[in-house]
Amino acid sequence: MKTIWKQSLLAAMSLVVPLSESLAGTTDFTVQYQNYNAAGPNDDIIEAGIQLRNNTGAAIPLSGVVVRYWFTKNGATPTPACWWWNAPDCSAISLTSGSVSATGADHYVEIRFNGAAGSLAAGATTAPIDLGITFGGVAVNETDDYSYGNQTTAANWSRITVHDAGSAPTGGLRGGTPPSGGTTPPPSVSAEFFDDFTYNGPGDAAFTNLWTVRTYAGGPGVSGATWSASNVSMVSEGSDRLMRLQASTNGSAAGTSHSEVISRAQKFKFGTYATRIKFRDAPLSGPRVYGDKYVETFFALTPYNSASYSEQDYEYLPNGGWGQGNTSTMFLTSFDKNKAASPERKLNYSHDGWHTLVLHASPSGNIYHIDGVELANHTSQFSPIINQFLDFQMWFIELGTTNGTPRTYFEEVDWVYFAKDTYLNTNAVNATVTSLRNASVPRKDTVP
Ligand SMILES: [Ca+2]
Ligand SMILES: [Ca+2]
Ligand SMILES: [Ca+2]
Repeated sequence: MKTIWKQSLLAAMSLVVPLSESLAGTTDFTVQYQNYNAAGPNDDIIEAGIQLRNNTGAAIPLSGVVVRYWFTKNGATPTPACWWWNAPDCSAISLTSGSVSATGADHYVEIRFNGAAGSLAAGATTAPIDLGITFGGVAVNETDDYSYGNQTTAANWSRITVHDAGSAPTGGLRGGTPPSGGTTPPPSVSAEFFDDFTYNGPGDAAFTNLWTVRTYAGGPGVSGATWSASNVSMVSEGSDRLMRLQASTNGSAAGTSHSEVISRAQKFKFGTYATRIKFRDAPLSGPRVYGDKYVETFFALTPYNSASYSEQDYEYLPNGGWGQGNTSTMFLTSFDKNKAASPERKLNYSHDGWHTLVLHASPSGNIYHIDGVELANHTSQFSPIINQFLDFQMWFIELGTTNGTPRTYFEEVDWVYFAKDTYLNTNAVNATVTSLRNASVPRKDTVP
């Protein structure tokens, strides 16, 4: 494993330079590649050293492009994130994966860059990015992989490709040659729900037509707390409008307020549920009190008293709780009609920042993705039986009662999307949202 990428990759980059014109072209980038594991073409790891050269005459922000490595998984299960990138110094990139049907590839891993990666100057080349893909101890054949090569020094390699961020698997080409044979196009969506939360405020009629802000008392959470409409607001981030949910406390139940925004319609059953959401570890104001165990959440559910109850939860606990001490933890949980919970799936690390959540709720079960990575799969016992609501909440499980200083925690939602009876991967969801925005559609509801 090479670990030098971070400092040298960043050193190769200039500051972000705004583009004055579109530079998109199919030869904007050349990928250089060497096989760090050339001696092991039939073991349980792919390890590719990947460099990008900017062939254009202007700096290009790396956050606008992605790199795709194409391979056949030979029946094994690839770990789509290269685990050693999870080290704290690897914050400039993230990895996701997707399925395709192409010559030499039934899968790809996508390398994404965030704003911290900066721009690649005209004519410049990044240091090697060390892409690893592991197969859980199962030996696979790498020589049948489209992107495979056995060179041990960096050389130009067209079979690892560069694309516009958010593009379809072989779309938005910026460098290299994708595999042929046709990748599977995203399924066509017959009915969809979308809200970009572009409202002036939660009093907008267009908002209240689609959503209800809770004000009645009761569970879940701290008994005696209120559910306050004033905890819901609309804010700006750059040119984006976001819906913000807050929860506040002064350590006493009477001084505690929660928030909930639930869809007016109960009409969401099988299909793709997605949202882009910013979980926050730090408070909006006041001290971070670890005795405050609280939940930032996006979920779908039926009325709690329904005989055909179901619920699918993304529940993020920044200060821990539910047996996790003070460790930031994401719980991915489904509930069946008897309110029995799915096997526990918890991710014991911070989710502070923006994430794209994509849930596939189908007759065969519920599959949870975060940023394109499948992280939980619950069986058909937990499939929805009847139509459900969409829901966002902020609520306290328990309070740090010894601290009386007021504090407010929050989460923010960029958009929410649902595709009825169709199952879109994260790239397809992002592409759909991008096309809706490009068509100036702030919200849409064709779900019957
Ligand atoms: Ca290998
Ligand atoms: Ca293979
Ligand atoms: Ca938005």
